[in-house]
Order: sequence, then structure tokens, then C-alpha cells
Amino acid sequence: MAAFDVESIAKEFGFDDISFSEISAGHINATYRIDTGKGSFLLQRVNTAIFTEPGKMMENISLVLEKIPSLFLVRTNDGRLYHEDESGFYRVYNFIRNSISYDKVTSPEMAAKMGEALRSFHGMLSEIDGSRLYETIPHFHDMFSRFEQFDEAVRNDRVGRAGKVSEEIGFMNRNRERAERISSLYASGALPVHVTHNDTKLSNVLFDRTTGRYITFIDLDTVMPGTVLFDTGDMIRTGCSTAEEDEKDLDKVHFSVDYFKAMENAYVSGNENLTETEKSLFAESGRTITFIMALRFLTDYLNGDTYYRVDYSEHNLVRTRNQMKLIEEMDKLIF
Ligand code: GN1
Ligand code: MG
Repeated sequence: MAAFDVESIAKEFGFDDISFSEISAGHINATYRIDTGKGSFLLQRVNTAIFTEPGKMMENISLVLEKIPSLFLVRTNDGRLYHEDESGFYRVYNFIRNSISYDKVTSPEMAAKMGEALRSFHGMLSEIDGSRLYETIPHFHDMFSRFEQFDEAVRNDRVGRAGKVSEEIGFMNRNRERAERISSLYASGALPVHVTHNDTKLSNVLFDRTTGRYITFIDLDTVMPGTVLFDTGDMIRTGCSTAEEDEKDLDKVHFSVDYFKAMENAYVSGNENLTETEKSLFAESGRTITFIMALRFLTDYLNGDTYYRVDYSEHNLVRTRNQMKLIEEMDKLIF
């Protein structure tokens, strides 16, 4: 990515004399905390290779933000939602003080809080008219299209890594039909279309540091129409694992049935907004989204790490194996 000057970009949003530090969370965009005379904010450079219509994405986000009082966008000096120049596409959010996010769930109570948070967030999203939303990344959770990308990556073997990962490739192929089940139902119209977040990993939920109460989901880039199962799936993937998604030591990676049950109870029990089909696929959603991540990480590994930010050459393979381990445990424990 081309270098850019955080201070001069901050000026476009009306901030002089700032100090800043990079926040390394996230695999796609670059994020900085900026401290200014008017308070603290988050400045982000959007990865426009992935979000190819960032202006439309920002319109989506601003529609969602109407429902989230704690989060807002700072406008540029000329009143726009973003600043764009030859160095990139930028936006600024307020920084929510005294908030905390987690990389791992550490108790069933916390897992239940996550389930409740998602339930309440979905309730809020259901007030948004989905037809006004642009589809930020078409086919984002479409397993058929993810398998096409995977098959192509295996065929091309662009960086000569396929031989090394024949076991992982075999795993993907063996699981193909089952993994496509939710996409297949969604395409057939058997699952209701809702406004969904599509990146509901644990670290995208903010809680109040003092009271522990849920504040909001952040990272609204992929809010678009989908099935709630995409979101429950990512919540299960990240909230029921005893380790982070790039933990190398697979002995530390376990699927917690206790967390899963707590989450399921909090999200599903008495939830009248869910159909019977959605309820019956709650566990399957966790397997499916964990699988799609494994598939995407492996595809990126085969393509030579062109999509996700990596810190070392085997990073995407480590992520793949980590997600596969979770699926193996789910298969033993909840199916
Ligand atoms: C990416 O950039 P980040 O970390 O918010 C990815 C998600 C994955 C996630 C895995 C647009 O999100 O789909 O779940 O990595 N976002 C995009 O950690 O591809
Ligand atoms: Mg994201």
C-alpha cells in the first residue's frame, strides 16, 4: 500500500495538531487512533481493492449509523462522509471511550452476553429498509462462489504451494456438499432475507469497560442483505473457540460446548423473529462460517497471500488449520 500522511489526512477532517498510533486489528483496512484537541477518533484508510465502491459502502454505513447513537462519522471540511485523494480513501469515526472488545470468550456468561448482543443488534437492523442497501461485496458468504475461487486457486497453483497442502485441499473437497447447504437454502428462498452485519466476530463487539454492558457492533463495512445465519455462524466461530483464529498451537484450539450452549440459549430461546428452519440451523451456521473462513484462508494461501494481511509466510495456512481443528471438534461435540 502506498504511504500516506496521517496528519495531513486528519486536517481534511478539521483536526490540527494530532498525535496518532496504528491499531493493528483487522485484516483489510488500516486503522489509526488519533488524539486531537477535540477528543479521540479513529481514522481509517479503506482497502479499495476489496471495497471497490467505497462511496456506496459509506452510504450503507450512514444509514445504519442512524440507529446507533454511540457511533458517528466525522465529516470532512467540505461536509462529506469521506476524503479521497490519490493516496487513498479515508473516513473518521468517533472513538468510543471506556469501551473494550475481546479476542476470546472466557466464560459461559460472556458467551451469553454475546448471544444477547447479536440478538439486540439484529433487532435494530430489522428496522432498516434492506432495499436501500447496496451489496458491498456480492456473493460474500456464497459457498458456491467461494468454492469456485478455491478451485481456481488449486488449478492455477500460482505460487507452487498446492503440493504442500493436499491434506487441507482434501478436507475442503470432502466437506463440499455439506458446506454448501445454507447457501443452497438461501438461494432457494427457504431462508428469510434480513439486513445482516456479515463480520460478527467477537472482536467487533464493544462492551462498556466499567459496567460490562454491550454497546454496539462495530466494523459496518459489510452490512448488507443476508441470512441471520451468516452472523450467528461467525459469532459461534469466534466466540466458542478457546483460542484466536491464528493460534499456531492446535492443542490450545478447542470448541467449547458450554459457550455454545450459552450462546444458543441467549440468541435462540424465545426469539420470535426466527423461523423453525433458522433455529434448526443454528449449530450448522457455526460449522458453515468456520468452514468458509478455512476455505478463504486456504484460497488466499494458494494465491500467494493477496487478500488478507499476513505477518509471516505461513499465516494463512495457520489460520486454515486452526479453523479446520474447530470444525473437527464441532463434528465430535455438537453434531
Ligand atoms: C476480515 O478485516 P477484518 O478482520 O474486519 C474479513 C472477514 C473475516 C475476517 C477474519 C471484508 O475482516 O470476512 O471474517 O477477516 N473481511 C472481509 O478475521 O473480507
Ligand atoms: Mg471486517
